[in-house]
Amino acid sequence: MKLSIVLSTQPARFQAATFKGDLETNLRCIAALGYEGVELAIRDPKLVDLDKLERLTRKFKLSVPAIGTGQAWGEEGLSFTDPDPQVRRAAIERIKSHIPGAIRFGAVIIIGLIRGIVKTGVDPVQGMDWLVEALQECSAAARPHGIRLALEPINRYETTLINDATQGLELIERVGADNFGLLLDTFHMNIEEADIEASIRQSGAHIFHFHVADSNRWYPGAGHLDFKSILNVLFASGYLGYVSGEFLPKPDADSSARQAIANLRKILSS
Ligand code: LER
Ligand code: MN
Repeated sequence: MKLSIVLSTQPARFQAATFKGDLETNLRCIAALGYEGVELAIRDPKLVDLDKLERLTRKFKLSVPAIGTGQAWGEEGLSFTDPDPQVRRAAIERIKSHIPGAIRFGAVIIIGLIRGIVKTGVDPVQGMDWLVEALQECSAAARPHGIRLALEPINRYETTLINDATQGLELIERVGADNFGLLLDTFHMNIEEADIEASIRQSGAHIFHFHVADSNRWYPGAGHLDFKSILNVLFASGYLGYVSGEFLPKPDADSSARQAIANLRKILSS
């Protein structure tokens, strides 16, 4: 199992980015804890020095399996499904602007909340059409570079669009691009899926990235999810990517990251 953990490159309101703050200090800590990768949450690639990021991740021998993009929604309101065409265009261009960073690190680009929420007054069918068109454009721009996009089903309390794996698989059919797949997150799955293991089996080769948090969004082992069963099914489905920790920094970032890695390694070796 290859483990990574989410680190935000900018200050952000999103609480489950486990590490925030000084980049070098955090990367040193993540590597020292035994993680092999770091998932970078980047609001806008223009705000980060990719050369510096690459230098530091190399220094600490950390891979970057995925780039999170949701802060463009959380901090700026960019969305694929906003009624304002300028906002939708800005969201599409923002996702395309992650492609050079994704090439540099060999990372998957995550489509989380930048898909938006269908606002009151917007026809849900229209919202879904905007989403499909945006994803087709972004997937087509990424494909020649060998870059993949992973849409994350997110629970109903955060978005109206694509809450579970079945809806995600239907969306994959509509988008029709082989570099477009899913990011499954155990926190959201615990809320939305009837059977977490069955949904992982059903998603199979379409799983491009995987987030772990326990039922309470604390580190794995702090709630009541059965990670031994979940991860065994994930690996049996052929998944070879990173298992990425995205949980609340409770009681603090270091302790939660330390507990996560210890618990997951113990669970899988027992
Ligand atoms: C992001 O990966 C996520 O899981 C969402 O809850 C963001 O709000
Ligand atoms: Mn997630």
